[in-house]
Amino acid sequence: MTDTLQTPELTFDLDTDGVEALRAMTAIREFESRLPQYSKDGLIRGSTHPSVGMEAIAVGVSRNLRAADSIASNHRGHAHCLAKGADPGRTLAEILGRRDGYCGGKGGSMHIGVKELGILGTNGIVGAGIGLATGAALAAQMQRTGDVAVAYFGDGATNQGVLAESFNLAAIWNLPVIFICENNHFAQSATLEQMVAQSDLRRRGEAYGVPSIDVDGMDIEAVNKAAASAVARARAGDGPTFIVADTYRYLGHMAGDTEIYRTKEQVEAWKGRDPIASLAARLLAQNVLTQNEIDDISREAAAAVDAAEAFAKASPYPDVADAFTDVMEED
Ligand SMILES: Cc1ncc(C[n+]2csc(CCOP(=O)(O)OP(=O)(O)O)c2C)c(N)n1
Ligand SMILES: [Mg+2]
Repeated sequence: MTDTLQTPELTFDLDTDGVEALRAMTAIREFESRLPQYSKDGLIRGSTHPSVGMEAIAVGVSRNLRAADSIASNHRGHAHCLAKGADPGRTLAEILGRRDGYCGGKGGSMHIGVKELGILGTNGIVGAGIGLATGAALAAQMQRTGDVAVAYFGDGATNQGVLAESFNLAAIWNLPVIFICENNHFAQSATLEQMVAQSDLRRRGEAYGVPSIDVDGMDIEAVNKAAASAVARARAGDGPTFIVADTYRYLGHMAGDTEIYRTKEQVEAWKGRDPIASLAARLLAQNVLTQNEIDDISREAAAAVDAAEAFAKASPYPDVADAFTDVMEED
């Protein structure tokens, strides 16, 4: 995420954008990969949903956003928050239910909201963020701020009625909203084909008059460019865009998932298209980075998540006496 970006990144320079994106994706991968162990260790109460494999989407989109732009996320939303500028320590503290978390540790993984970063919240209700982002876009339009709003949601969420309503309102009112469907081909254990008879999701946006595109969600450059043009359209007052990003989650739906609904071969095949490994290979082949420098980026990411982990674990649990504070907005 950048605060200063005024013009969309329709180009993707490996020397600058490529290296920054590699850093951002590697840091998110390191953060998300540790979650299953925290669950096993009893540090996380309730479910948490890692997005390992899907990093190119959050990073590719956020590179085109500024702090005042809003994002509304879903249950698999840590990467969306981190890419938008959330601090890893405070994010992890929230996931572990600690007082230094963004919501005082009372929200957890699916209630991470950061007003000053435009993060309207991760959200446990499938599809709910779509309406929130559309509302934020309406507010931005009415207040003429020039800000945009992004809704991140999964393929499963496309069957929630709120998407139809939001597409329609965004199209007729020309709202500055970007709908990002992270199509990882599953909703829990159900495949997309089991859920819908028309699996070309892009056509749903088109049906409502929302310009809609497919993008390879494992390719950071492709996501970055698609998001750049969608954000530029929205800022220029040209209305919404629907981006369907093809992707895959490497880990189970949540900790404890037996994953009997898919084969190891399928998982391995998708790992062969890994967004981080393929960008690193490009940077190496183009002599932008050496293998040592790529390894340094991994080491830096591990050190940053070590620090986040130490910060979160050292943070106390909220006080029982505070159970009813922060529940209602006082005026
Ligand atoms: C309204 C609602 N219905 C059902 C659920 C249970 N649920 C949680 S995650 C999930 C699957 C969502 O799939 P998708 O939108 O594709 O996101 P993914 O998990 O694949 O990232 C379901 C059905 C819920 N949380 N909210
Ligand atoms: Mg899905």
